[in-house]
Amino acid sequence: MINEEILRLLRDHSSDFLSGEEISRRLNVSRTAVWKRIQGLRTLGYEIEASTRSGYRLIRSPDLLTPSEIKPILETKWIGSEIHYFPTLDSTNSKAYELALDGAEEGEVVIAESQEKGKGRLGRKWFSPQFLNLYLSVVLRPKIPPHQASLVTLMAAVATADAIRNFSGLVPLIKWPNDVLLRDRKVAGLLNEIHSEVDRIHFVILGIGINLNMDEKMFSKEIRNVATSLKIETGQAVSRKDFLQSLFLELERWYAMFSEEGSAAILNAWRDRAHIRGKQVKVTSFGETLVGRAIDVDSDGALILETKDGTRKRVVAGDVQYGMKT
Ligand code: BT5
Repeated sequence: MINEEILRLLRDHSSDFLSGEEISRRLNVSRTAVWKRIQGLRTLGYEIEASTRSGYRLIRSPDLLTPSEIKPILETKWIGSEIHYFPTLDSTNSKAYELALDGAEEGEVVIAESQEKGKGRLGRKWFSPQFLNLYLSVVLRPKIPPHQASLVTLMAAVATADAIRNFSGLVPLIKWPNDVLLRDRKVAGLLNEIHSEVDRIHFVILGIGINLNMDEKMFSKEIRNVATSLKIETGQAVSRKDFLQSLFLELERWYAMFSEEGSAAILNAWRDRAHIRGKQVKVTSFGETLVGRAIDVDSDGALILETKDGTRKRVVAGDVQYGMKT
């Protein structure tokens, strides 16, 4: 907390030095404590000029995702109303789930600089090295029946794709149900976890992982050929804070669209960004493999496909590969 308060004071006086005495008086801590905190901030990457006569002055902040870095630049009304920041976590989704069980409100966000057990779908892992990318989870409390929960995933995929497009000018492709691809490689993944009764959702934890500043050699061999980052695609490092600002705005916009206009608006936007109709696909779902032509997504987000013998099937969860021969 004291770090955050010192930063706030330094930011408020960024054009000028602020004396150690003044800081210690305002925060009611000793000057030695102030000095220790300043040292601590420097090890986090804050560039702070110190002068024995004049005090301290903030020169530059690192691209950290702490509330004090993020809050001042957010332009959203409710997403990020509260930010729970952690240098590292097992999984932001697990933490957000706990907080939601304890009553966290819609819009509260958990962010981590790295994850030790970042979760993918179906027990898979999400590679989450520190300081390079975004790993976050948003608590949502939509007033929808549980069978519509998949639409929240589609909504989030649309918002993520739009944030990437606005930010980089590149046009991502959404792959059913939750992958966001650039050049056929995965740049972002979404994991939604719900807590519900038979006819009512208590909350949805919307988990988003986006590769922003990873270089190719940083990916493990297994995923190097199927994963990418915005930096790899654009050749430029990305400010995570700026990206986050844009992502939260898109999420808020599309969530409002979902709440006000219903599923059709989301499904149409998703179709426009997924181009799945007519594609030959192989779908693996609960150990079963289906090959066929993708017809559409259903009103609840399920994938409808037509197999060679003309039978139509609905797939509610699974993995898709494109370009398969029937
Ligand atoms: C996903 O699963 O795509 C969902 C990923 C969600 C991650 C976020 S991070 C914040 C929040 N907290 C969490 O704990 N999770 C969420 P799935 O479709 O199952 O894809 C997982 C597969 O993608 C893995 O088996 C790898 O093949 C590949 N993969 C793993 N890490 C990756 C990465 N960083 N970039 C691209 N591909 C990756």
